[in-house]
Amino acid sequence: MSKLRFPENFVWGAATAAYQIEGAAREDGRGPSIWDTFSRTPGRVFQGHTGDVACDHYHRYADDVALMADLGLAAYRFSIAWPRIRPDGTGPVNPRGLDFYDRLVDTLLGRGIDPFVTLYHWDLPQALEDQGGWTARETAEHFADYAVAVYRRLGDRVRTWTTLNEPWCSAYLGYGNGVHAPGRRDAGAAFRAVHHLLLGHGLASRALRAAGAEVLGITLNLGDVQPADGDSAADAAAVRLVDGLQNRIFLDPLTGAGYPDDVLAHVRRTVEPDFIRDGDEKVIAAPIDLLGINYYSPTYVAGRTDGAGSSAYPGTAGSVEFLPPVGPLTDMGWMIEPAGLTRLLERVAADYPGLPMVITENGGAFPDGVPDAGDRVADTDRVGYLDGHLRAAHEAISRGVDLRGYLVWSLLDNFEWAEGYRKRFGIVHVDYLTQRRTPKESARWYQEVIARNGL
Ligand code: IFM
Repeated sequence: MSKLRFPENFVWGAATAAYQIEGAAREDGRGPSIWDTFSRTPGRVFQGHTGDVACDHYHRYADDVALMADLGLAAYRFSIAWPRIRPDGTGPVNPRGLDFYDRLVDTLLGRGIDPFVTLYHWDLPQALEDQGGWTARETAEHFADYAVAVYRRLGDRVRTWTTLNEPWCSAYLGYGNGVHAPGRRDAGAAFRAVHHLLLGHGLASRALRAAGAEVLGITLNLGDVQPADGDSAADAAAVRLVDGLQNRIFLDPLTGAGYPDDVLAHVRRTVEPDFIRDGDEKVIAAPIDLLGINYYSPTYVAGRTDGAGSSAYPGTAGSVEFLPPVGPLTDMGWMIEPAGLTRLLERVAADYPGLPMVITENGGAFPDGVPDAGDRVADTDRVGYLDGHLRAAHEAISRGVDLRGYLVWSLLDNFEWAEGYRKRFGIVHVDYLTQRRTPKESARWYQEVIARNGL
């Protein structure tokens, strides 16, 4: 295959999230989050796994940063645990929680690695969930206060700030079908949560900008939604609905166009959106400098009146059939189609021009096995997955998309939410009994990609 070079200054990195790697769930004043509660609720997470210890990154962060430096990462995307900073969501700031991220940021900078901070990657303080969680408007206001508290401590060293990670998951999986914490199953609550998450993003962005934040963004798991049959009007209508629920419901208000009429009409079939108040859309449209895109797999849909729909897309039963994924699949059962990434990047660039993008997550879970006698983990499938998606990203760049960086998901094997530890996304293997880290072949391959700035 031909050699591909990425643009100069293209940012190569890796991503993780607090609850998935930190552990130390009860240390230094951290309060409980909705994921602590959920993972302790029987039947919610595979074999009752929890993030109590996870990768013990809270104590091993210095070694983990050394590993990142060895791989040549230019950026590391991590999230801050809100319950470490404000254990009950709203009260006084817990300085010991901030101290951890202070140490982490200094260690990263000491190794020449740019910290990309995400303020919310799903671990809402349980005390706020007890007051309604993201279905309550006040949560958006508390989020902005918390964001500023973090900025006050880290803003002198952190340049890149992301408000939310994948609000689609927080809203639809957390409040709609209950697969994620807090485990509620109420489509109306899911739509309320979408709005309050976006409002929280807007309020936090405004406050962070006023405080001096340089680069502000949000990360969305956007969908490359494709019709089963490109000539069918019914399939096109199904694509429009699913695209509305996954992409336009977020991107349109974020970029100043307000909620799309067709999406609001769909929401009204479930709940009257009286939670959207005058002025909210203006707040949500606070300017951003960067759009983070998480891409793993495409979605194929058909328009069918007997369609089963999907509980992850409220109100799609009776109009949409989600096609079963066709191989090759990852260990999550997700279809591997790198071309979907090119399509998605080009579509966002065309419909929402002027927004620089970074791929803030991309990667695959595969049944890697354990390190062999020579300490090798031959994760050929993952190398293939990453190689294919980097070629797809490069293709988008060569067609004019303003893509500034790529962050692999994930640096480490970690707690994969409802799947617990049984799914492994890391380019570094973690032995959960000993906490030993072993770079897989994909890590060594990625190291070379970074060194060459290309494939
Ligand atoms: O592990 C998650 C991550 O927390 C958010 N994006 C998708 C990943 C894989 O499921």
